[in-house]
Amino acid sequence: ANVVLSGVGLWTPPNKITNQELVDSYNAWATAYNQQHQSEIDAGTLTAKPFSSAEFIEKASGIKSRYIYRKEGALDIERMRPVIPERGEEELSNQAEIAIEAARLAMADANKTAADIDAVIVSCAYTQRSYPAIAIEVQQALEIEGFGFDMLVACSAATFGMHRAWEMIASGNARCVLVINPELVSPQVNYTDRDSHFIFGDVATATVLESAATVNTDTAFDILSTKAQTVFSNNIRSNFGYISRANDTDPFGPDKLFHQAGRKVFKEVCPMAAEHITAHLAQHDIAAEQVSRWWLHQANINMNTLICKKLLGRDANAEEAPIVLDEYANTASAGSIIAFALHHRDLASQDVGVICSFGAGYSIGSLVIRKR
Ligand code: CO8
Repeated sequence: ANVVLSGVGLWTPPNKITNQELVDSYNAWATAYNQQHQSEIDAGTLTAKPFSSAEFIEKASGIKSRYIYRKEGALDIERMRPVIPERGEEELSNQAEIAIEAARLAMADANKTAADIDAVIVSCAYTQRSYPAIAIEVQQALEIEGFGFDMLVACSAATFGMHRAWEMIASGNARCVLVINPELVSPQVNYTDRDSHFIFGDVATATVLESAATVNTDTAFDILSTKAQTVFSNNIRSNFGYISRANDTDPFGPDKLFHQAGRKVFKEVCPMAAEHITAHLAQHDIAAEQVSRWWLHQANINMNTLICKKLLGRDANAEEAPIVLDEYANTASAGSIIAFALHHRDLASQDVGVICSFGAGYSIGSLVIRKR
């Protein structure tokens, strides 16, 4: 269909939280909680909060550190959530701000100006408001004509957004589409939950997709095809939503934040992702051994190791299947795009690669691409 991935942008927040900093904060919070509730814990009516450990986190997930948009407040045991003051309606929203950073980098990478772009898709795990769309705010700030819209597909928001861009270009309805993933997820992290406090980091990524007829960079990739799959699961869930106000429940309760049954997710998603990728490659008669690079979703290093083993029948090396989790942690839908952004420049013409996301929904999204 002659649709090309011609640019990528990665914006990394300026603040970092190491595992040790995170664990020190959580453990201090847990100690204070347990002291405060000592009598109920002794009476057996309340369970004491268990302690977290930096060694566990690195071993179980591969995560060593994560970036955060605003660090203030997140590690304060009196608060355990970042401080992000509300902005006025005339000011740029937080998500538009980081989306624009990534978008500018992707446009420069693809050698495109605002006049070249026909549509803006903001696709991520959460948007900070329902309307007007963040994408339209970004469109205005970048002085892009045409149209923009937001879409949410949790872990697969970036790949599914690129799929929509692919269709718009393949159908001839757009020449060039900007897809942006402002994953500002830290406000949805429960920093008082030992099982999940370490998982997520903030980031923004963006990609430029365009018709082969307009490409003017020599670092572009042909998109051979896209493939998507969803299967409903409650194993990764956030109940935060606009109806909370009418539910008369705590709008900030733990079920309104990210929560998961991590073991089940691991067991169910790994085989699904491997089968999905195998089927996608088979559409092009490409064997897994012929793939030069795997830009996989970054949720857990053991997941990626297992999926590669299922695909290749052996371990993939770090060059074939790059990991960015150690530095970035899980960044919702942006993980595979960060891996692509940091690890594609060395590929040669005709080298094939796979971008694939997998996670909440469940949702799996892939693109088979080939260096031009
Ligand atoms: N420190 C010390 N011990 C711990 C900790 C901790 N922090 N956490 C758990 N433990 C304990 C457990 O309590 C358990 O103890 P016991 O055996 O006594 O019960 C033991 O360690 C082992 O726990 P688990 O079995 O849970 O450990 P695992 O080895 O399975 O690792 C993982 C847990 C890392 C969560 C792992 O199961 C995993 O990664 N699973 C896949 C998760 C996944 O892919 N999730 C998708 C995430 S969703 C997404 O990508 C985007 C969603 C939208 C964005 C949301 C943004 C906020």
